[in-house]
Amino acid sequence: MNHPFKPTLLAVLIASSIGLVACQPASDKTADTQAAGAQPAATAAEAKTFIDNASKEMAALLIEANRADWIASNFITEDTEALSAAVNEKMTSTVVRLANEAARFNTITVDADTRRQLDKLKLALTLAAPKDQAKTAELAEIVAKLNAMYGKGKYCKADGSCMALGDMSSVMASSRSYDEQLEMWKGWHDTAAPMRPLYMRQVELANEGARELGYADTGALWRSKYDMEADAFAVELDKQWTEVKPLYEALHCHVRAKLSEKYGADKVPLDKPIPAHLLGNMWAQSWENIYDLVAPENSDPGYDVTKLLADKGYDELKMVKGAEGFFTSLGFAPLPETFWTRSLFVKPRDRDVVCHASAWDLDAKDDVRIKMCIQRTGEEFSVIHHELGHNFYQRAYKDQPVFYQDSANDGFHEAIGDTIALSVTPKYLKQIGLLEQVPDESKDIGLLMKKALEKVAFLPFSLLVDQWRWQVFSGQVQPEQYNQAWWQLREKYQGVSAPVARSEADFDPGAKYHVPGNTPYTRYFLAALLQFQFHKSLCEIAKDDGPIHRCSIYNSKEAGTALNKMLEMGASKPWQEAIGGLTGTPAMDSKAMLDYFAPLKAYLDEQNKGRNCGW
Ligand code: X8Z
Ligand code: ZN
Repeated sequence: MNHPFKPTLLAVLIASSIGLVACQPASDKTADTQAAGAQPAATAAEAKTFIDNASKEMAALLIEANRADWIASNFITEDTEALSAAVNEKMTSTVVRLANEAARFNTITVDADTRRQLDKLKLALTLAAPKDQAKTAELAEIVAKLNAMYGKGKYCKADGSCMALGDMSSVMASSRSYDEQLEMWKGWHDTAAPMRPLYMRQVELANEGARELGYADTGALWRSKYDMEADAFAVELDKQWTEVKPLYEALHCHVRAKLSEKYGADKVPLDKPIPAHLLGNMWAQSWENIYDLVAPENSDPGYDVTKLLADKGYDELKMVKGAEGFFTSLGFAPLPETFWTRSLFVKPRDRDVVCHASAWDLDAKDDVRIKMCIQRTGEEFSVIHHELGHNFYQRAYKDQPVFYQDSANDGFHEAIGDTIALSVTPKYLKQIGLLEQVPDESKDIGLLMKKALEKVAFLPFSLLVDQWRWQVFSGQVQPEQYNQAWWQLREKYQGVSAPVARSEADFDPGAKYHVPGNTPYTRYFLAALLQFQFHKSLCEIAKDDGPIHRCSIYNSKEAGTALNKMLEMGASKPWQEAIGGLTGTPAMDSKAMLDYFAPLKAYLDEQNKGRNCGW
């Protein structure tokens, strides 16, 4: 669950709700002054004591909540759902109380560190709950229920046989039948329809909570977490998107042309959005599974990690050990024994679990785990690196005060494992004995194409999920427009369209884990850009001076030390300072990603000559 403080992992993605945040609305200023007159003014020393006590209370509660959520996600039953709701209700009330108490220190002068911890406390929640206890309980129940509903989702055919998401995703990845992919797409998306009334109510309750705490709505609360003005953050996102959009459009144009060749221009018209079920992924969020359809002639690197893993007998455990080996090669200590005994790597046959990959930190000491129904594919090998990035981050900042036990911003948490995975190059695969021969540079366009299908294709999706939620939270999109607004954004940003008519009886956003799971998604857009910045700097530190897409920092203790320095800061300093320490630039910058893909962009532009791009 995404509890207030460990977003990270918590981020891990579950849902936390409840809110904390005691931002003082300007209109309350008078009340404050009056209160200050009525009782002795708060002192800086009291603020410090308050933070100390709040830290202790939160640390204990987080362990309790993590345990309940771990069990609820590993054994989905009515009982585990109720227990998770109960502890989250308790967490929420506590945080709301602490946030309100913290408001006492809003106008006094305290040292910078105490102020930052007070701010972190106020901003920690993902969903704020109203003070009204019944509403807090109702919200906690909805949160737990949505999480369980997603985990239990199945598509059942007329003959009574049912498929879970993992199996359906495998079909989406490998099938080249228009109709079969469509059946999977529709089967899964239809599972989300029953979430709609719950989601609607959750929006109302969370917004009420956010408003009580001084935010315009839950979206405003989410945008306030980036060490800058909320509005400035939204502008910054737009700016970054504008910079990378031409690269996405070039990829879209080329991929659409190839899909049109494959499925016919009646199915894939050359001037319209691409039907969303043909990109090899349930949400069309990353497209590497259709690499075979767009592989550049003569420059296919000629290997496929899924096949290499199978050839060398990698099972789920060996895949995780392999990923751990990268981190230890950088100088990080191996994962603890309990990681191996307590994690979930394989989908259990006999019960429902939340299969969506997540990384957990149960006790802010050493009890880190992942929970993931691993499939033996190259794609999942990357996801394992992604998850371990969370775990190594958690371990690096475990000695920080509880309010700093988090990444510099949530994009950093998502970027670390991906940064490492960028170093899973042919050279590295050869070093660990998976690949016999490193393809020469004539295969670079193929390598870059594969990466772009994964990383560039993802950019608009990673933006639009929260564009939709922000509009929903602000009321700009009303419940009777939920699905229509979703598809407008899918078309606008991604240039993909619903493959069959959808209506407001559907709830397609709910078919994406992070919506019922209440995990903000902008973090992944940030991570998509940050990982190229981190990779570039780490490659320089590792003195790998070949082309950036062939660089691997494997075995570089210097790179490991530099990375660890950023990780161990946790959230103790503004993220600008954290990235500045590693890269020398205190800002996000799309240039690293654009430079990485520059050779591919030239190739795409060449291919797209004479084509009608756009939708
Ligand atoms: O949810 C995840 C991770 C867990 S934080 C598996 N990711 C996003 C997704 O699957 O939609 C990683 C990339 C994007
Ligand atoms: Zn993640």
